[in-house]
Amino acid sequence: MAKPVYVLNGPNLNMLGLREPSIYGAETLAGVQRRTEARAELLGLEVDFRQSNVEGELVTWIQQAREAASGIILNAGAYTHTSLALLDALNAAELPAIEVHLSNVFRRESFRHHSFISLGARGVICGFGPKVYELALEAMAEILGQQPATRA
Ligand code: DHK
Repeated sequence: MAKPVYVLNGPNLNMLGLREPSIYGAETLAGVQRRTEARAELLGLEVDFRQSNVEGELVTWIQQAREAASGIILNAGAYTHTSLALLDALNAAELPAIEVHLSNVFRRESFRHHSFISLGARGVICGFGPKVYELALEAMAEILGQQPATRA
């Protein structure tokens, strides 16, 4: 049985729908999870979708991914801009990783322009709201060499 793609979400993403909707939109994290799982099914991928506000928990999940997952899609929230520990974990996982952000971080404060995560990621998708998770899955399916079960 194929290993799932881990879709990991960092701090404050549990607040989606309530949190600064003009920046992050109205969709809740549960809604993002539903659309991610629906897209994964079309692509013939399994996903394991998780969120934590705790940096160390995200590190532990990325460590687990090395054995348990086929790839990692990561929205590290604000840890994107601060966490060497997450970068080290990604590099140690030796899996394809894709960094996502709901907002266009390059149109925002300059402290959001730098990402530690990017050094460990195949690519970055940002600025398209919840669609970034679907776009990342499309890219991951191609990286993993899987054909879509049906065309969306
Ligand atoms: C989410 C956050 O929580 C911010 O700290 C990042 C990212 C951007 C997002 O757009 O998904 O700077």
